[in-house]
Amino acid sequence: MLSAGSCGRKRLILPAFLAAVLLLSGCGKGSGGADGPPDTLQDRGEETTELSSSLSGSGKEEETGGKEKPRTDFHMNEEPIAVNRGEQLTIGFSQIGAESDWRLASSASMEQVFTSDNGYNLIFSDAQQKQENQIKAIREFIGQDVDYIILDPMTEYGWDSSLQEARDAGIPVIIVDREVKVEDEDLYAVWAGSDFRLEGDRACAWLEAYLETLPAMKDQKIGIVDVQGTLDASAQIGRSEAVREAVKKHENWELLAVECGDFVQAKGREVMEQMLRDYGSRINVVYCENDNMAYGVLEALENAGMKAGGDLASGEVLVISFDAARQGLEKTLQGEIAVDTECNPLYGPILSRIIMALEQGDELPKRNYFEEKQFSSLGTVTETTVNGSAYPVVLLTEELIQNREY
Ligand code: GYE
Repeated sequence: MLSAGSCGRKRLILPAFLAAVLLLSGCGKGSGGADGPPDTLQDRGEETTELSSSLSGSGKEEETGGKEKPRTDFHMNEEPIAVNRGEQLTIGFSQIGAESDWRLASSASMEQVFTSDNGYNLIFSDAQQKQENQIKAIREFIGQDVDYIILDPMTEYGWDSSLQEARDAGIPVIIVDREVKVEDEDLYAVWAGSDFRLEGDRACAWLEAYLETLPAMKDQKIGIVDVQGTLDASAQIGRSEAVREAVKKHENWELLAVECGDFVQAKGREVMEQMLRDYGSRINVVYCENDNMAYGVLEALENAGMKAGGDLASGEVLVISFDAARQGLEKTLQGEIAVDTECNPLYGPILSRIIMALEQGDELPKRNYFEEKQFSSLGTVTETTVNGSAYPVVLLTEELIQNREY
């Protein structure tokens, strides 16, 4: 069995790769060692700490929800693949399913990167939206004696025993996209994904700024409905929390209904149909927690003879979405989605870099966040502010959509 930090393998340090490893090591030191053979990773902690301190500008500490989180921001799209030139590594990847454009893009990214030409053997397991299948997959990976397990966990809870089994077998686990809440954080080596709360905060900050540009809506009641993603998934938790908190801060915002659409189009439509029956024209804003559900929401609005758009005073319904997948952006360009906050699914390259870093025994930050964009074609809001930080709003163009990777 090959495991993280094993020194028997040939070490490869390409300049670009090294840069990324250093970037990954640039902050969050001391946030917990990786779960490979502890001797290697922990013993080498000092070494990486020194490297980190010389690179302290590459990450930033940011206040989120009153808690300081170590964070590293990097651009996934700009990260080249780390090719493994050592003995082939077997990677067991437990994917949630195929519920959304986002999910399909993330699977494709994994398959493009973890090829035998790149030095990997990918065992891809599709859990078809069932956590029990993911747990089964982890056990199968252990049985197959894989070198690494990558888990995109459907929900945050329920992972302690299967991750403990992986740990007992000496197989490092990398968590990607959604998070796990486990008693012992050392049950996994690294997590890399999006700051879902920040995504939600940015969407709400955009709404606040946009409403300020509509004099006719000043002090008017703003009825909001939240079409949620899969319950207990990190993306749902963070995005739902953000809108709940934003509503508390605005006297005239009212959260009329919160319903789960499971991140899928058909359910998004169903939920919206019900909400329209219950609240009709009291709905001014649909806060929809991913693009696919937004496509369903738009269908429901159209069927009800309502128009999606930013002109609230004349009865249009403003639709907010997340992911910024190509079709979502097309609808944003048409103005049907008012603002689409990016969530980047192209994890393959950065995961390959994380694996190569673990192979070298580098200590990595426990939590790694991706930097993300926000798109709108209603050009009135060009920037939002969240917790004192400014974030640009990208004015969408056809060209941007054409060059979109997913
Ligand atoms: O937003 C949604 C997908 O976990 C970030 O899951 C991911 C979410 C994404 O199905 O489209």
